[in-house]
Amino acid sequence: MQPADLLLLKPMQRSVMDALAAAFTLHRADTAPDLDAFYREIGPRIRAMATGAQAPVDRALIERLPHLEIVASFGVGYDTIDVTAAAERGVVVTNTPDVLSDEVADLALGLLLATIREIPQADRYLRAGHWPTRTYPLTATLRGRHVGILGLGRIGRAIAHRLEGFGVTLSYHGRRRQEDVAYGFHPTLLEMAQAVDVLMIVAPGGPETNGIVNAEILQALGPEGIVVNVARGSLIDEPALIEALRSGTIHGAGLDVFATEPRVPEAFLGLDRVVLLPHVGSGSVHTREAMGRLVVDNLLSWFSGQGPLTPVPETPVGGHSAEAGR
Ligand code: 8YV
Repeated sequence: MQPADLLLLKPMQRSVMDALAAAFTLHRADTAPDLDAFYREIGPRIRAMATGAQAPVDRALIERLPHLEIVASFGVGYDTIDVTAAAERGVVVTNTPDVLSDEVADLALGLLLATIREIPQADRYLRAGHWPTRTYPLTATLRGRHVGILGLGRIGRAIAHRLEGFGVTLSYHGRRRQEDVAYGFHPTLLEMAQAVDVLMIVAPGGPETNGIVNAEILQALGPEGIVVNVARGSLIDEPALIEALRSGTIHGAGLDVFATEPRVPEAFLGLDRVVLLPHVGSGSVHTREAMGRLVVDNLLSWFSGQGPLTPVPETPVGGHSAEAGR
C-alpha cells in the first residue's frame, strides 16, 4: 500500500523527521517555492499533518486539504489550531499531554525561585565583579507565600504537588472546582488575585483567556506580588504588566512565554525584577524526544486503524482512519 501523504508546515526534530519519513510520504510547506501551487498540487492528496505551536493551522488551511484526517501537534497547547474547523470537517487533532507535565512543572518552580530570590540577577552581579565591593542586596522570599494557580490541569497539578513540599498555601482558579484536591478554589480570577501573592499561570491560551491577567488583576496581587507564566503570553496584558512592574504595583515576574514570540517587548529587558526565558518549559532533550515520539505514535496509531492516542477534547473521537474502513 502507498504510504499516506503527510504535510509538514515546518521541519521538526531529527528523530521525528526520520520516523515520519519511514512511514509517510512527506511534503514540506516551508521549502515550497510557490505555496499556492504547492497546495493546489498536493493539497488534495494530504491525509495527515504534523505541526507545532509555531505553525498555525487555521480554517483556510484545513479547507485546502479536503482529505485531511488527522493533525498531530507537537506540544500540549493547541491554541494555534482551529479545532472547531477541524471538528466540523471530522478531522482528528492530537497533542502531546502528560509526557511534558513534570518537565514544565520543574521549570515553573525554577522560574518562581529564580524570580523571588533573583538568581539570574545575583549570577550577573558576581560575574560583573561587584561581590568584593558589596554583598548582594537581600531579596524577597517564598516563605509565608500564598500561591494561586491559574489553570489546575495536568501541569498545574504537577506544580501544586511540588509546591506542597515548599510549605506555601495553595489556591486555584479555573473553569470549575475540582473535588479531588484540597486547595482553595476561587470562582473568579480577581478573587484569587486578591487572596494570593504569587500568580502562577498555567491555563491554555485562546480567545477565552486572552489578556485575562490585566491591570486590575495585577493591582489585586499587590506590591509583594509575583507573576510566573509558563503557559501562553496571550494570557497577560503585557503593557499592563510592564507598567505594574515599573510602578511597583507588583514585585516581580518570571516569564517563559510572550505574546508575540520570539519577539519580546524591549521594555522587559530594562526591568530589574523580571526573569525572562525563551519558552523552554518543555525544552529538555528527554522530554522533547518523548513529545516527538507521541506525535509519531498518534499518526501511526491512526493509520493502523487504532484511533488517536491523545486526541484533544474538542476532536471528534471515535472516528477511525479511513484505512480501517470506519
Ligand atoms: C512546546 C509548549 O514544546 O507544549 C506546549 O504547549 O508550549 C511547549 O511545550 C513548544 O510549543 C514547541 O516548540
